[in-house]
Amino acid sequence: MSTTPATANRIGLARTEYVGGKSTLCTGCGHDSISNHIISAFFQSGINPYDVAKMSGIGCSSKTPGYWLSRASGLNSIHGRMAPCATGAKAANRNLIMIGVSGDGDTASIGLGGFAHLVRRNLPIAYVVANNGVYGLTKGQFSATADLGAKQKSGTVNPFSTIDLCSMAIDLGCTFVARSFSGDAKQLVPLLMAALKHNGTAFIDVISPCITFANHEGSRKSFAEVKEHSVILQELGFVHGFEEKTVDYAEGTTETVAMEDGSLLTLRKLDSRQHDIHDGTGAISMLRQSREKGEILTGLFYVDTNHARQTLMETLNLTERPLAQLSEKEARPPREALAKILNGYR
Ligand SMILES: Cc1ncc(C[n+]2csc(CCOP(=O)(O)OP(=O)(O)O)c2C)c(N)n1
Ligand code: SF4
Ligand SMILES: [Mg+2]
Repeated sequence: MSTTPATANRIGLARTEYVGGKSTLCTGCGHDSISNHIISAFFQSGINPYDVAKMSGIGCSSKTPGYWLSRASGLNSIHGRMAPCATGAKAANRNLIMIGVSGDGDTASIGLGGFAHLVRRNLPIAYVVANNGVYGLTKGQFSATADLGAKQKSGTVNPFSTIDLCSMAIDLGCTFVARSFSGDAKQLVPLLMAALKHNGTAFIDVISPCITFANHEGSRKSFAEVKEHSVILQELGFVHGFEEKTVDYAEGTTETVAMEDGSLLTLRKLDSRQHDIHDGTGAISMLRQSREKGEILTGLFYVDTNHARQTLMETLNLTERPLAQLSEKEARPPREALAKILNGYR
């Protein structure tokens, strides 16, 4: 299983090299726990912060990339526009290891179109939604992931049905789809490590309670609700490609998912229901049934590491080299090529 290096990781960096600025979020906000788990995942993976691009939109959740990996590049974009900005950045430099942190408002309300197109294009990114069911930054209005019948602090009841981003992502062809809880380091850190290795869109919906506007009775994403209704599908572990592979579970109890670089995500089943993580249709139906029962189901729902779908970079046959490093001659099509394109429109 993955071991936590005591002081320095594989590339000789201490955990402190992965931190960022001081958080300005409310004390106890679930988003701060997610930041901590992201720091752990990068540190344990031995990823060089300079190789990373961290993307976000606008919201309390979207502020969090400021609190980790201060040496990475990043863009805190505009509300609901993380997906197109990430797409542009990755197209300009496909060597960047990309992580995005967005809110449920940022992704499921104003940014839903961009999210859908990022997923269907299979942009390689670890896409994290810090999901509290409200617009935390603007004082707690319902977002599109709020459950039907959820109550605001004022008592107002949400009359609309919820958008389940995991079901939607699977339906759009996403090749790595999981849900976790901000307070569950044991589950979320291995998921993040696997997402960072996944060659394609890896989507993780993280239930992250807003302590100030959505932690009361009637909110369906409070700490108490998660505690009472959460059902964990699997216990997860992660073994890096560079580690000696010693999986210490009894044979037959653990399933392994091989990542493209030889790393392994290990899954030990905790729930009695039958679910095949390679069956997308089954995953969508399982998510619907669990939602109808009022469960908060977490774990890995769907994965395809066979690289059956091309990434956006492969589909468009984009250059391996960052655009900024191409010479003018390489970057600019010759006059004849431009003439040919223009002629095509006549
Ligand atoms: C175009 C635009 N519309 C509205 C806003 C106001 N606004 C800022 S953040 C936000 C919602 C944030 O909610 P979410 O993405 O869920 O993040 P959270 O604060 O809950 O983490 C809204 C509506 C804005 N900044 N820009
Ligand atoms: S308002 Fe809510 S989401 Fe925003 S920082 Fe405070 S607790 Fe977190
Ligand atoms: Mg929110």
